[in-house]
Amino acid sequence: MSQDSQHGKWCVSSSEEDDNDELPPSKTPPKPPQTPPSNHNSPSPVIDPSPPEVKLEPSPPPALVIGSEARQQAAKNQINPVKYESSPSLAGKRKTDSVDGAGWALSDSDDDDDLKKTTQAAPPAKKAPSPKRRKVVNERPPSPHGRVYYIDEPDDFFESTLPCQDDMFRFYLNKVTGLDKKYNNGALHIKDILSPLFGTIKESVQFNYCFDIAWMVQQYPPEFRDRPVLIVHGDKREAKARLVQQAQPFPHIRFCQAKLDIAFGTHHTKMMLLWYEEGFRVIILTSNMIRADWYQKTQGMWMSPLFPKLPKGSSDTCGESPTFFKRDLLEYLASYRAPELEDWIQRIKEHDLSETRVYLVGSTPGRYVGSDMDRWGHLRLRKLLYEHTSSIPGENQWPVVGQFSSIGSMGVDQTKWLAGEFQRTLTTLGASSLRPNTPIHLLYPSVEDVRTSLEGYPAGGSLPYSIQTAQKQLWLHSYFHRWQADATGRTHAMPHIKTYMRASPDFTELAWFLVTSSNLSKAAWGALEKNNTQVMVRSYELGVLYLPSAFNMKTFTIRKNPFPFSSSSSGFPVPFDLPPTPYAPKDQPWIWNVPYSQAPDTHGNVWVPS
Ligand code: K8G
Repeated sequence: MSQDSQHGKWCVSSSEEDDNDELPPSKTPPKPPQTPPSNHNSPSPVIDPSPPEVKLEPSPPPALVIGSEARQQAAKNQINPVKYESSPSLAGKRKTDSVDGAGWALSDSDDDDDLKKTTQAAPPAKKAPSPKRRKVVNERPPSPHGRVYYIDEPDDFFESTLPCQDDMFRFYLNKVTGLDKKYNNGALHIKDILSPLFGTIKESVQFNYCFDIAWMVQQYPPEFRDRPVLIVHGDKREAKARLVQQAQPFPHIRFCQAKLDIAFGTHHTKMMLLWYEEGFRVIILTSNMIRADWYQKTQGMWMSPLFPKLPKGSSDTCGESPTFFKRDLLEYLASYRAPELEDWIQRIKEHDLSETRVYLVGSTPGRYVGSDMDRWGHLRLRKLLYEHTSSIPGENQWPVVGQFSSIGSMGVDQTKWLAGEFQRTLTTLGASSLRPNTPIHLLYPSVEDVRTSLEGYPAGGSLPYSIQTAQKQLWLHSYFHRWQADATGRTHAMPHIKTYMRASPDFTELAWFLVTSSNLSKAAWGALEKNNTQVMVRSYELGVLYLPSAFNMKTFTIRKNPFPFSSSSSGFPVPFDLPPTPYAPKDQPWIWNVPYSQAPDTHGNVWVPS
C-alpha cells in the first residue's frame, strides 16, 4: 500500500500483501539487468508511453522528461538506430545469455516468486533522457526514421472538417500519418477535436496517463491557448515534480493528482471535458497527450454531442440520458474526491446530456463489497450486459473479441481470472446466458506485426508486455490473433486502442461494442477476492459501451466498408478486420524487453533493449 494516503480505501483488505504477485501490464522495464532496486514501498514504476523525445518549438526550457525506460530505449533506437546490416556488432551489445526474441523459447517453469523479484528490481519510471534527446527540431511529430528522414503530414492533415452530423455512433479513429488520404477520411487529429469548429473553448480538463505539456498546449487553437486547463494525472513524487515543472511556462495550467492508494494502480483514464461558450462536450479516448500517440498508431475515441446548457433553475437531475450517462459521469468524477473537480461537477449538472446513447464503463481504485461491487470494472460491464441485452439464439456460438495493447499477469492458468470471472462477464447476454464453448478471440500484435509496422520496432515501446509476465502464462498465447486492419488502412498502425465486443459467428453483427482505456489486466478490470464477496480494482480506466437497445436495435450490423469512417451510413465501424486471424505456429506475441535482431524493421533497424 502506498504510504501517501489512506484515501480511497473503500474497505480494508487483508489481501494486499498476498496480491503483489500481479504485475500490471507494462510495469516491467525493458532493462532488467541494469535496474536498481526500487523503494519497496513505492508502487512499481509505471511505464511512460513517451515518444522519441524531439521537442517542439517553443518548448518550455528546461525541457522535461517524459519517458519510461523502454520508451526511452525506443527513442534511443530511433535517434541512434541499430541497423540490421551492422548486426554483427550486436553480439557485444546483447546479453550473452539472451536468445533473440523472435525465437524465444518461453519456459513454463517460472514460479510467481520471479515476478516479485522483477517487481522489486524495477527502476524508477520517467528518468531523464540524455540531453541529445531534447534537441529541438521543429513542429512535427518525432520521426521513427530519425531526424533526417521524415514522413510529412500531408498539407491538409491538420485541416479540420466537422464529421458528419448524422453520425449516430460518434466513434472515431485518429488520423494516421503516412496513410492513403482516403483512410484518414472521417478520422480526427487532436487539433480537430480542439478546433473552433466544435465549440469556443472557455476551459477544459485533460485526464490522461502521459503528458507532453508543451506539445499539448500547441494542439489548442491559438485563440484558446491561454484558457484554463486542468490536468488530471496519477503521477507521484519525482514524476509529479517533473510534470509540474513542464507546466512552468504555462500559468493557465493547473493540476489534480488522482489518488492511487493501491499498489500498481495507474491513472489510465483518457478523457477531455470541454466547456464552451456554446455548451459542453466530453471526449473519451485511448491516446496519451504525447505526439507519438497521435502519429502512426491506431487510437479510438467517442465524442459526445454538444451538450446545451440547461435553463437556469433546472434541477440537478435534469438533462439525464436514457443510458444514465450524466449520473454515471458525475459518479465517476466524484470518485476522485478531488476539490479541483468540484466546479466541473457543478458545470456538468447544469448541462443537458440527454442525447447520449452510450453507457459509461469506468474503473476507479478500491475494494468494493455489497452493492458497490458492480459500480466499476468488469462487474459494471456485466451488470449493463445483464440488464440491457437479451439472449440470442445460438449465442454460445457468438465469439467474444478482446483487443488491447498491453497484458497483465493473469495467473498460472485460465481458470484463475480470464476464463473464470472475466469471460463470465464478456459472455453475459441478458438474464439467461448460455455460456459453454463461447469462443474468445484476443487480438494483440505479433512480433511480425510490429516489425512491419509504420513505426517499426519502436512501435513496441507502446506494447509493454514483458517477458517476465509472458513466460508465466504461455497458456494465454493460444487465444492470440494478429492485428489486421486492411479495411481501415491501419494494419501497419499498431493499436493503442482497446476494444471488446460480442460478434455473430459470421462476424456480420454485434451484440455490443466497448472502446476503453482498459487493457487485458486485473488491475484495469478488477478481480474478485474473498470468496467473490469483494472486487479489487487498482487503476482508473474509462470507456463507453454501445448497446443496440440504446439505438432501438436488436443487434448492430457490422459495416463492411467503413469509409468514411465516421459516417454511420450503415452499421457499426469496427476498426479492424473480422474474422480475426489466429497466430500461426511461427507467430509470437510482441514482448517489449527482449531483442529482435533476426530481421530488420521497416526502417532497417533491429530491436535491442539493453
Ligand atoms: C497508457 C497503454 C498503457 C499500458 C500501460 C500503462 C499505461 C498505458 N501503464 O494503454 O498501452 O501505466 O502501466 O498508455 O495509458
